[in-house]
Amino acid sequence: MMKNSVTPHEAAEIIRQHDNFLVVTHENPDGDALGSAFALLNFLHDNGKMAEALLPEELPEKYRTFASSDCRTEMTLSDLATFDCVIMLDIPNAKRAALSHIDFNGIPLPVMNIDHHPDNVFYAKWNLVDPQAAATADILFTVFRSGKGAKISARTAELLLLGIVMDTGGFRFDNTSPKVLRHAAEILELKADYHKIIKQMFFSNPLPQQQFQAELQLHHLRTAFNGRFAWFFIPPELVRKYNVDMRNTEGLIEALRAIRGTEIVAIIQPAEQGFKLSLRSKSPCFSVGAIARKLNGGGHEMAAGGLIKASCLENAEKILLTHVERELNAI
Ligand SMILES: [Mn+2]
Repeated sequence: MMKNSVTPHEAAEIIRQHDNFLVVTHENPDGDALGSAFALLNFLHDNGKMAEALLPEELPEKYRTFASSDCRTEMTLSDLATFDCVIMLDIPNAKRAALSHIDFNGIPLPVMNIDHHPDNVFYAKWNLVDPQAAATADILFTVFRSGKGAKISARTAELLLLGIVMDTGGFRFDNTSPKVLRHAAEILELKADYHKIIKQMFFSNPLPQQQFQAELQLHHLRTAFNGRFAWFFIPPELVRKYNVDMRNTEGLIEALRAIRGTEIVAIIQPAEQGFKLSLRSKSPCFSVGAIARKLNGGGHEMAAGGLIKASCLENAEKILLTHVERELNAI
């Protein structure tokens, strides 16, 4: 047991003992971050609590139908005083919390950290961290179930399922376990609409986005190490040509993972201080988490992200190739 760990049962008890919650998730929120945050808001409201979420960024379009209205885009330190508990979701360290100008390490409110990242640093008063869990939403389901007499509505269930579906890639990734499948079945029995989620998440790409992906695959896909590594560089002019909102391209990297023989895949795009990097591994033998930790980032062993500090793409790719080669040769 790490420092200040709590069990799901204790987390449910902490929720019962507080009345007004602020829900926070990470920057560039993905399906698990948003599904978890909206599910928690809904659960708290259904069970007689007050709660608001802090979501400073505009949501990716495909998530808007799931959004809750109790969200703020801004918060000052004095606004924080109106709450009596902060719950941080899917955030491995407080620096990654959305709205980073607030130092969540120093605020005078009790913080609960609920997460499944293996590099979570247990930054809160109460830490419920389970790296075996497929999604933060999956941990939340365990918490909700262990609350005595707590109500889990169909809408809460659906939002939990959204988080689970997105972090398991629709139950395709290696984190798909008997446990998460059982939980998903229980969530369906609570009347979550699985087919609505699948349709909205996987079968609703705008046509220009699909054409953008096609052109990207045709002209900007590169491979190395006998095809064991494949990556895209995303040219800003291509993004402009198809008027693509990069927030909506969460699944883009799957096109690389789908290629036979790839072990590690990546997406590189220009960022403020260099090149933003997304990484996926297709086998537990290769840790992209280890690569990301060396490149100003982190995450899971098989899904991670970082930032390559380089002045030009050529240098960024060189740095990346060195790290990928080392990881591919590690076994
Ligand atoms: Mn997650």
